[in-house]
Amino acid sequence: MSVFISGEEVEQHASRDSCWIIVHGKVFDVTDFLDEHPGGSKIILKYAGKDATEAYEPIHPPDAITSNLPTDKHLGAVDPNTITQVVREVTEADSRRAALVASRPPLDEVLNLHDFEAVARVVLPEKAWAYYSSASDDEITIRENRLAYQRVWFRPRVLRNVATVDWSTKILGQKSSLPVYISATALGKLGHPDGELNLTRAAGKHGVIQMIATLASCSFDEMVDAAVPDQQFFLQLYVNRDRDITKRYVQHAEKRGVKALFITVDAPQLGRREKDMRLKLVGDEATSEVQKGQAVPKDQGVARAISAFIDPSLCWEDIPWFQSITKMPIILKGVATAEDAILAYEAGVQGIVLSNHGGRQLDTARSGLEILTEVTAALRARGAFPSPAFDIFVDGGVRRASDVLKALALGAKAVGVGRPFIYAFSAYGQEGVEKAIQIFRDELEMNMRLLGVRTLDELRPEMVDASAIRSHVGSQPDDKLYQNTYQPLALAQFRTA
Ligand code: 173
Repeated sequence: MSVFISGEEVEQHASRDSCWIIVHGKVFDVTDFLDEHPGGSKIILKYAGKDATEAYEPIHPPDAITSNLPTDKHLGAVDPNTITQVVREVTEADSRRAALVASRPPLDEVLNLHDFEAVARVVLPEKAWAYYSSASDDEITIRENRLAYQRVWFRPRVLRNVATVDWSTKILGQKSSLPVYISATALGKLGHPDGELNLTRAAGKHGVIQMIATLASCSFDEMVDAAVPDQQFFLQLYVNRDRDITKRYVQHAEKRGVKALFITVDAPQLGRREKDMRLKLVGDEATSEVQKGQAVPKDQGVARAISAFIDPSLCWEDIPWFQSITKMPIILKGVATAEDAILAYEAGVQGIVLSNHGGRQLDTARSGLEILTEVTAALRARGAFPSPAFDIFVDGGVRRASDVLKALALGAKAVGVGRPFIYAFSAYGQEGVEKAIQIFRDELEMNMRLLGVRTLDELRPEMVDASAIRSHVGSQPDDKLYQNTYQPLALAQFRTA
């Protein structure tokens, strides 16, 4: 048997009846897998007979194909001398983007987290920007996430000797240099070839905790392997319909030293993110011969296509099972009411994240910050707040240290930040993430001094006026930087002749 398969031979298998693809230099026969592919057969057929690595990489962990396909479908290595015929050509858009990347502002001109977003919007491939930036329906909630912070005003204290300020903390028993953790976000390789490893490396260097996403582009082990000594991780979990898979995943994470399990509870179905969906449709016009005439669902964005494994039957009755398979603290991510906060407390989990999933799930759901005021009041009435055994986290819309301090003053233990870190690495790689962390430090130092607190323990609810938090009408100061990077939804386009 020949060791190498030639590129020409692979090209012969470019149909639904015999479909070979190349991933990472290896040839796979995916004919029988076409209809099982969670993202549908269509996307595979687009690469039938070709090198699919570039399309495969951002969406799948490296071992997805080898572990899902039976070994007799692993046909062998492609002959590298013939691969030139199947590698993707550099398009005009690629060259344009390379020029934009080369001329992006130097990192020392990036002053705040909004700047990363502005640069990322320009340098990211259109589809990556659409996936990262999109939110559900009319994108009301994603904007409310910012506005809510602006409805809370500080009541700073003076003359408190703030010569030394310290913003380090412990999150679920783990040391953290910031009251901020890197929240889970999917598909990091859409933004940068190293994907989430940019987060891992920067987090390790600066003592920040990363929440590893179930749907990261990098594999779980790649990230944990890249850790420095004493670097800590949390794990975000999408619960699989096949609970054995979930059990193995959770127990593997625990064995590898992950310190907490964040179960996502606000995504039994993915929200409709129209920016993502609309671009998918545009891209699909350029499909290959083999798909002509096939009835394929045309309304899926990237995220929806890969989320079919998520179990919509997940419910409160499942919590004891999670408690039986792991000793890690369990945190429910995506709680949105006092009622559910109380159920979580009574279920004996160790905490909740008040979140609307970055505005990507139920549109016109309230902001985490607003929910926080309702949840702390309800838990306090039950003697369950403050409690060393039950922590409250908030995410969504955090762009400034002042946002962090508001959430902490109102009772959050720490806040999660997602998109800004992806934008930081999409624009500047690992250095961008490090700079984002530095910006949080600089802003925390200044804001803590101006607020009159030396340590995070000194934050008090009286240091903020949140009396307007529930008022969703009325004049708002403009969030100019945010409004400049916020991209409006687009209406249906007429086709040009
Ligand atoms: O918000 C998301 O995009 C998300 O959580 C997700 C879920 C499934 C697949 C990819 C991303």
